[in-house]
Amino acid sequence: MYDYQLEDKLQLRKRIAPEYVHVIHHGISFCAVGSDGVRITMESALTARDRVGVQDFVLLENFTSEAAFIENLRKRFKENLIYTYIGSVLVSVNPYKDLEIYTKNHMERYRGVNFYEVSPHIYAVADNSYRSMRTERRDQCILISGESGAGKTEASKKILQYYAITCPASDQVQTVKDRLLQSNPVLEAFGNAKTLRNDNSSRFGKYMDIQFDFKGAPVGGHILNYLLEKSRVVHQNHGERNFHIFYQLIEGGEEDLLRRLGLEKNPQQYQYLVKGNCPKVSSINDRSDWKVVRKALTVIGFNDDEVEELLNIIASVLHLGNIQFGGEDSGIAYITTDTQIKYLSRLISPLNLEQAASARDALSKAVYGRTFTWLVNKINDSLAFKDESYKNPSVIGLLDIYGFEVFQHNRFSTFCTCLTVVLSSEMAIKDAVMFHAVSQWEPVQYFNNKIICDLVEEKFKGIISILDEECLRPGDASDITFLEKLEDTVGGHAHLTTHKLADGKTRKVMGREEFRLLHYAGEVNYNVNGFLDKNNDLLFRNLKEVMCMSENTILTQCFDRVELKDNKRPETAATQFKNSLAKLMEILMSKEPSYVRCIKPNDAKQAGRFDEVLIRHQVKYLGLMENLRVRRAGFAYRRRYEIFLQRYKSLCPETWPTWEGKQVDGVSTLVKHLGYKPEEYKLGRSKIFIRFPKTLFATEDALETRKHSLGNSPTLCPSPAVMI
Ligand code: AD9
Ligand code: MG
Repeated sequence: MYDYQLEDKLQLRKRIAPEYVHVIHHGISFCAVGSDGVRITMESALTARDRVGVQDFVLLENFTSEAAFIENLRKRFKENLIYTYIGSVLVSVNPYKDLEIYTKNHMERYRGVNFYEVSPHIYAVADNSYRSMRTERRDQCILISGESGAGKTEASKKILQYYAITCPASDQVQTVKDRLLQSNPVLEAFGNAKTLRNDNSSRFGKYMDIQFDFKGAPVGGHILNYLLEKSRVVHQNHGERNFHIFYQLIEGGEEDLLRRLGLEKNPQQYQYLVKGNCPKVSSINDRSDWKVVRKALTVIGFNDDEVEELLNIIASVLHLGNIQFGGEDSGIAYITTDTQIKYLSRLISPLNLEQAASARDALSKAVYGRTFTWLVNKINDSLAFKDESYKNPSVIGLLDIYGFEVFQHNRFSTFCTCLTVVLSSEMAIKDAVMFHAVSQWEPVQYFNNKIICDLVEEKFKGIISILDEECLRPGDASDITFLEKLEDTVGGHAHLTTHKLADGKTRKVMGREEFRLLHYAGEVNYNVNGFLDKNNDLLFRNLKEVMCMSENTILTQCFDRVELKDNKRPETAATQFKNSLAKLMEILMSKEPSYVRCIKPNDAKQAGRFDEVLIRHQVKYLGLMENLRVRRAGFAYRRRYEIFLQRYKSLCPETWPTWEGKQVDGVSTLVKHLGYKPEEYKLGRSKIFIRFPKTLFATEDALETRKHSLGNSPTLCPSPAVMI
């Protein structure tokens, strides 16, 4: 009595939530079965749908309504369904609690299965990229974005775990898998910190390539790191901490070790650890984390001596931070701390109090920053793909970019973070534009990011150029003269405002030292204080010389004498960063992208709280409504000709069992036979683009019915892995 024919199955597919209702074969018809295995009626299937929302926003009846979009997110979040698709873009809402959805069983469920047959999941994205890489021989990348605390790093770890567990392995591959997994706790210890937004906030950008051999086994990896927030080493805002490693070492380090490093077991003793007044965090166990990190270092291939040298550097940064200065009457600073260095310092050129403290801090930042880069290189050595005979492994890249963090007063580091967002959304927009190239239906309005990209990066008159120019100009150059130059050069720009240029309405909220950029995400005010210093990022030459003389082998690799001989001015921080991002964009553009958009449900890091205002803001700046409109308007589903033909050729007598002519002609014959209407599809250069999901669903169903009647297993054909 609950059996449905093909027509009904299509209806069901479109309208129900597969988390609760499965559609299964029953003779030549179908029936709906609840998650408990019991058959249910169409009515109860629809009731379930009403409760848990739709699994793909493309299926929303009122898809232009932001309210309907958020309501769907809310329904699902309430049912612990944190994942929803927009086509094949995965939207993920941070649950702030452990859900039982990352087990081995779950991984198995997603292996080699079509996107729309199982509920949305990060594993589906991982599996889809993997299969596309294998079947199409095309490198992939997965771009994860969202604000600080939204779940980007967790998502990238889940993807890595999925590959580590599900991909084929030999002994040698197992070592690579272990190292890939263990690189995370090490990098997080040295590059993550507790902030107000996230107890485990990544303070560096990370792009990781995972390399696979022809059998699909992970055989190597490579990490690129971006712009570590070095200023955190010497200063933390209230309620925030320094990088985890400092606390882990102090809390977890064995007594012997601490004695050798001259450290006390109390973080309060160290100036660099007390600024945020937050040594302990309830969600963090520094002692057990220390054990994990220590073990991970060994797995990656550090021997005991190397670990000790590394920790020596960490300890020396803390000691350096405790060096205090007093001002002599002459205005020259001297060291007041009772250490040997007090006497040594008399030999060093005189500095005033402020200069001395800032030289000390510059040294600490340089030492920590360079050690971090050294660490990444060391991990890369350990992950390097070593099989000389096999030259071109396939690659899946994972981009875990900085979370967007906007404060009331933003400094240089936020400016750089925003730069990342500006450039990476440029990539997403390009993708969207590509859709327009094949879609002549509804034009979709989107924010033109190029205007802001140019404003920031254009040669000679972009903000970075102006900043660099001020950094190079001898004489009276200061943060304020930089601001004045901005006003003179780009003052008329529609996306830039300063105090002087602001109209009466906005002037009230603009400080005299600020400029405001109109980003995609909204207006952001930047305080220019410290821009020149941070951009210059200079270290006294004699301090560099001292570092070059160090006997610590890590430091000798970090501070090379060649640098001392080179009189060329080093590139400024912003320019270096801009160039490395441009390279990253090049890498990403050469790969097939998939997107994961992470959303943070509330600012309190609490489970079960859905703060609508906060979420609406993220839906806006992640461009999710535009995304949805593009998918609906354009050809949401695309497939390479050979893959499409291979999968569906049995549905047409002319293409079955083989098609001898050109692939495009085969596809054309096939879809005509299937009754596709001209407005439902387009034939591109190498791919067919299908406009509506229902067309693809119908074709899939026809295939299933045919296989069923032939008694064939559906897994014999390569899956169509819905891609957008
Ligand atoms: V930041 O830009 O690096 O500051 P992320 O990386 O976006 O940020 P992260 O992945 O670190 O955020 O997630 C923050 C916290 O949310 C984690 O430490 C977890 O406690 C929590 N979280 C995130 N995703 C999940 C999840 N899928 N399941 C359970 C999660 N908890
Ligand atoms: Mg992170």
